[in-house]
Amino acid sequence: MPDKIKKIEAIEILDSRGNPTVQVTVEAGNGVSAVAAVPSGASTGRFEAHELRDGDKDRYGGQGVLKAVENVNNVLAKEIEGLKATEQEKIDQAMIKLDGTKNKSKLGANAILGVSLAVAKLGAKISGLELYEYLRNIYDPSNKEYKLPTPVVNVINGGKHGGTNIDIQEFWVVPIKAKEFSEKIRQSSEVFHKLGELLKGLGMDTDVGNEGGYSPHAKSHRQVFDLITQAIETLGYKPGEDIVLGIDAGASEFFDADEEKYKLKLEKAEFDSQEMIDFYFDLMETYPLRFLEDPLDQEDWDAWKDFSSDEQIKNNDIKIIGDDLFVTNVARLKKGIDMGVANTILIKPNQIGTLTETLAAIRMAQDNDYKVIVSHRSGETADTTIADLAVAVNSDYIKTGSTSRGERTAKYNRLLNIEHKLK
Ligand code: 2PG
Ligand code: MG
Repeated sequence: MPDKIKKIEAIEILDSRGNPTVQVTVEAGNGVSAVAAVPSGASTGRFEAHELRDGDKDRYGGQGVLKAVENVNNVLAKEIEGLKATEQEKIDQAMIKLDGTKNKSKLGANAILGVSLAVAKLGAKISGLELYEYLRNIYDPSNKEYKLPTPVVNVINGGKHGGTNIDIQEFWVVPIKAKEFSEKIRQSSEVFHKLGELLKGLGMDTDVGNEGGYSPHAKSHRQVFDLITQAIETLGYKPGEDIVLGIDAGASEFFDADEEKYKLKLEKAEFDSQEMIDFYFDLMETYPLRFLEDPLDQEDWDAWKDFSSDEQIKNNDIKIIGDDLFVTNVARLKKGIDMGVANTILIKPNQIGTLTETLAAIRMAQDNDYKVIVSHRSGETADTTIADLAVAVNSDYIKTGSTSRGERTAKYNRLLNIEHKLK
């Protein structure tokens, strides 16, 4: 049968930080094949599926993924070869069962996701469909409308994503007014370049961080917001109307669990949960800050609830986004929905490890009126699957870094091509 999987093969390749990652090639009986590569996080949530690394200090400082590669070639391949490439759910379930652990720690979520995504790409090719069309058929075949996501564009990289003193991990511009995706990208790129000019004028560093945004040392978090707002205004756009701001605080990274304090080194501040929330409200008074990802620690559920249910958040359509909090996991998302925590979910396929489970998290979010942001990782490859995924599920937003660095622009460029095709 031409659509049966004949061969699955993984190798170790490099991600955008120069760390090893898994690439999987899946081949069908008729010789058609598809390739997928797995991304990798730096500010990894504690409840994510397990990324299997060798730990052999003599290779890549312990970061090698040869065990995950072997698990694909020797364990997963045996189970999956012979199945139809279009049986995505059956294949994903078989891998989940074969692994048998709660967090995919036996075979590695990186091994399993590589196969899952490569199988989907092969299924699309065999079916003669674009990947986004094929994924739409899996997700919601009755919906014939395609909508492109709005990009949340990370122009300043802080936290673990750059050599900087900025504690907040990401500062985004979100072009909310422009209609077309290509216009949104143009505006974001213009802001990115204008911001570079402003930084340069102040003698600040304009080298980029892991996700393609600038990563300078700053005087304060407010200085960063001031500069981004100034860049938007200088271009003639209205902050708050044309373009709004967002952050991924990545708060689990600066939360001291022993002392139960949020510690911002840049401000030399130590906050309890309520003070941390007040810090955000203060910023929202000055700046058009409308998107807040992981503003609080991944286990600070009650504070999340207080923040999410505040009238100011509700009345101003502020997006409170769970990333490390939800980890693309339906059990954690369900808890959030039941508690009234957050109103938006970040979706990262490698946090959970299969396409089927990723789609389940998106479905639960959409069924419960949570907004969806499909997201990259800080360690990426040129793989553009998340662009197709975002279009397939009519995701509200996509987060895939700045408008610089090839592995980031690859996703934007794929979306520009999809937009062109859909016209
Ligand atoms: C995040 C991501 C992606 P990382 O925190 O949202 O921007 O970072 O991949 O390092 O977890
Ligand atoms: Mg995050």
